[in-house]
Amino acid sequence: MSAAPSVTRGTPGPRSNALAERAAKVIPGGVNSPVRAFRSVGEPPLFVAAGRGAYLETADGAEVVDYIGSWGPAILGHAHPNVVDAVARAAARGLSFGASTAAEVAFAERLCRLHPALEGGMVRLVNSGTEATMSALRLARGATGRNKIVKMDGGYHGHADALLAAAGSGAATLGLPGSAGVPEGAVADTVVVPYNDAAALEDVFERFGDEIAAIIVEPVAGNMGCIPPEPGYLEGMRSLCDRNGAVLVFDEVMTGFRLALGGAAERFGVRPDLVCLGKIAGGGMPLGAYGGRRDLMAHLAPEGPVYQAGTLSGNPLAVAAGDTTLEILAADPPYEALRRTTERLAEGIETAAREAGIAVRVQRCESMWTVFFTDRPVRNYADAKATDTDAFARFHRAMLARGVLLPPSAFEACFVSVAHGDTEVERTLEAARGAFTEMTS
Ligand code: HOZ
Repeated sequence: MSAAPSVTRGTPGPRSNALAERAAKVIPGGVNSPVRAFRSVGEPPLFVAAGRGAYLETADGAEVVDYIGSWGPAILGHAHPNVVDAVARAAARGLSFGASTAAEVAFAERLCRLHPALEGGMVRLVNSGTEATMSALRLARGATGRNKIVKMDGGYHGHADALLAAAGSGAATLGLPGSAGVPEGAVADTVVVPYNDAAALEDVFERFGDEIAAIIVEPVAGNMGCIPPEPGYLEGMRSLCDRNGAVLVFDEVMTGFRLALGGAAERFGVRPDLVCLGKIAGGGMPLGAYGGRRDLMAHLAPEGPVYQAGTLSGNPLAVAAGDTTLEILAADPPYEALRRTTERLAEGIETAAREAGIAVRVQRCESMWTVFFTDRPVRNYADAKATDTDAFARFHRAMLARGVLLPPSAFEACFVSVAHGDTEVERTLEAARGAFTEMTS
């Protein structure tokens, strides 16, 4: 794929639409994950043929600048040659053994070196972020002997039953407050509080302090759009957990190795008891991980009574992709450059919106960002829901028509990769100027 694409109109065309028609007959909603249906932006789903660097090639042959980045993993850009090569070499040695390998030990050691929550602790590999959060909470409950968990309104931690209460991401996109099929009992011990509301957390601990096993939080919310924590918020959470004997779980599936090598824990200087990882940790392959304090992790079977298992856990291909990705990131950390690129995008988009007379706030943290159509700060899910999501949908369509792919929901984050350079920034800002002009005409 060239750096200067020839066909840029990314709007799904005849080939994508034909695939969507076939898919709808055999896959519910035509997609394997709801947000991919593009429903909230009023487009048919986009089918991808390939990805390289900052670009995706669509089924219709357009090359679009991609800010979905596989929903976060593609920090090195798509199909980084070293990562692809590592996966190919691992594949040649066998796809899956259901037994331990040297590579997974080295990978676990690397994770423990890089993430502050794992320093001196332990980590367990699983297959997805959903598995990581679900297992971390089982562990927190098993270790404390308590049942209640506290999550944030609009926080999304995958699709385990107990966490599908007031969830963000696809549930927010489709306006689903919970999910059918989740028994009341499964969420009876899930307490939901607004994000960035320290008083609400204090209140919950006042009422249920000795029943609360854990707080689970995306330290930078990324599934209600990008909403950074207010100063002192994460620190307050840390001290509430300490005072009440609850386990602090950072869901760093999105932020791990994205905000910094040590994720949000490093970026904000707050160390959780347990951390959940995925996305970048798997280098684009299906991999999750959870870990942290050694005394907590010792409760896991076969050492202890908390059970969790998986045939594909520590899969050699996923480990190869994750380990190579982290090796590249650690050798030459790109975080300063990613921040600068994101800053240029955010400021450029805000300027373009202002010039068009459209109220927009681009909220960001390092290389995560979201365009909110509002003139007010967005601090939590209620604020995010109050933004103009119809305007977002129009903007999304106009950007895609100009060759820039944003996540197809007002409640998701965009991701910048090291492959997004000047050309891609310029192209994105030019598209934004065109899109805002179209929206006002
Ligand atoms: N839940 C993901 C976004 N936060 C979407 C996953 C996907 O559709 O691939």
